[in-house]
Amino acid sequence: MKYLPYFYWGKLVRGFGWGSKELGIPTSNFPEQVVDNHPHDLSPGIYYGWASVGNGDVHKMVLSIGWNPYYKNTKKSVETHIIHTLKEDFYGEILSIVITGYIRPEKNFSSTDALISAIQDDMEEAKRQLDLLEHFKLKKDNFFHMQENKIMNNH
Ligand code: ADP
Ligand code: RBF
Ligand code: MG
Repeated sequence: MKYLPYFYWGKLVRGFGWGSKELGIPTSNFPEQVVDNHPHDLSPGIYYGWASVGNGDVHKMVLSIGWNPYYKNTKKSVETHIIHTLKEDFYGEILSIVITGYIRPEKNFSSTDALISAIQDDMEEAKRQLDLLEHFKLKKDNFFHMQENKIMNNH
């Protein structure tokens, strides 16, 4: 797909409080200004790639870009679910992501269970794809080691 891989980073903020965590799928949200400025060139939809919190390890992730039709959201959001168990919340930290592939458009669902089940399928697909060399190699990208520059540019 055009524009991929896509490199993206920003300080995390609180989301809409829909209790994604209770559903077992916490998603970290980028602030509105970051979402408004980027990524216009990527169509709304569900993507996968790599993510790192602060200077931390790089993990597989799934990403939702758009208006969450199931919640009839009026604001665009960019939400990342890291496919790894993290011990603590990391609001306020910098999240760096590399989006390497596209899965599907955003959809509406008849129930929350159907939404969760679709997200679980997305995670399985992401895990498979990210093991392929074409996507795996981005895990080692220097982008994930440029934390100091990012903090300086963020002020
Ligand atoms: P919100 O409505 O504020 O987005 P969520 O229920 O989606 O609330 O929880 C998001 C928060 O959960 C993140 O900002 C982060 O601090 C924490 N979190 C813990 N584990 C993960 C994970 N694996 N992926 C994403 N966020 C996680
Ligand atoms: N929201 C939707 O309304 N439609 C979707 O198709 C959809 N797909 C998602 C796929 C992934 C991988 C993730 C992480 C989120 C998705 N969401 C979708 C967003 C979801 O509604 C949001 O994270 C809620 O907060 C989950 O309770
Ligand atoms: Mg969230």
